[in-house]
Amino acid sequence: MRSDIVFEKIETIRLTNPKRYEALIKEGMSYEQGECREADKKTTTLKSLEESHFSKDAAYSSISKAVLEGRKADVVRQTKDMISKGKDPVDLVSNALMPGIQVQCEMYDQGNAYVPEILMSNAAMLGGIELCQEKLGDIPMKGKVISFVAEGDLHDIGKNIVAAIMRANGYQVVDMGRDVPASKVAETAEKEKVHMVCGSTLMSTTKPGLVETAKLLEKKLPKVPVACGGAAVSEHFVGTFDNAIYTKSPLITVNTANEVIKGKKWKDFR
Ligand code: B12
Repeated sequence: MRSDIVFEKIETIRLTNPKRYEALIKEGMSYEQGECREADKKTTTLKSLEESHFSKDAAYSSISKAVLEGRKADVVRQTKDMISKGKDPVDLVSNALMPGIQVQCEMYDQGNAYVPEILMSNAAMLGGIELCQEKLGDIPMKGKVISFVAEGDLHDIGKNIVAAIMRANGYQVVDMGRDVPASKVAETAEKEKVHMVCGSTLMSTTKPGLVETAKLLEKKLPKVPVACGGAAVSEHFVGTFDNAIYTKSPLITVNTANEVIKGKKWKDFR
């Protein structure tokens, strides 16, 4: 877009919607101050990453290590064993399965792991998550949500974790996958009669997909807000548009859904 057109648009926002203008400026400032930058990240060794992410419990860290090394059969065997010993499936997802993929992603980010390794770790983690979900199968349902990744974005590891934790907490999750256009989300939300939509994105370029989804839903289903998360999403960004709630982590999303079901509106979270 030509810069004079951009400035004209910004000026229109300043005059017609000062609150949105202020939120946009704040988001820009936080970016400038480095809040959203990856560049400052220190290079960390595998050993120190494992130390900071893995549980002190040897059985849990052994599952994390198997996820990290993409050993799906070992993940499945060890997760089954933990479940049969009565371990809480939600605890297993958060503290045994998730740390493995987190370390792998940090390694990839530093250039010390490659795409196939990420995909193998993801498959191994999903093997464990599936077992945890089976175990939780008979929880009474509290509500229904959609989970999706914004159009153009293929990053779905975080979205899968969020979906698993939502299910573990009594939500039926209609998982629409990744690279999903706003119109499809709105269509499905209407058809499935959901209480809330959980949208994520990890890239700056695909953030507009969340804005569009929130806007479309506001027109079609005004009671259904979009809980927005994922590494590219900040509270400042979510503050720049309506019908959306910033939910930083999977557990915050669960608590937010609990409140939405009780009747809280997106404005009550701002
Ligand atoms: C893994 C990864 C990939 C994998 C994705 C595999 C997959 N199936 O997801 C692959 C290798 C395919 C990939 C591809 C690309 N990637 Co990539 N990728 C990453 C990486 C290393 C990790 C992301 C991840 O999964 N983290 C682990 C999960 C668990 O964390 P998470 O997603 O943040 O989720 C947590 C929270 O955010 C939250 N959350 C997540 N989703 C949601 C949803 C809701 C509703 C809520 C409430 C919470 C929530 O809960 C989760 C658990 O705590 C990041 C760098 C990084 N460290 O973040 C880059 C990164 C996201 N990738 C990036 C880029 C640029 C790309 C490519 C364009 C690279 C390229 N040149 O080809 C392509 C994009 C293709 C596309 N169209 O999408 C950039 C994005 C930059 C930006 N800000 O725009 C990053 C930040 C790397 C970087 N430093 O530049 N990538």
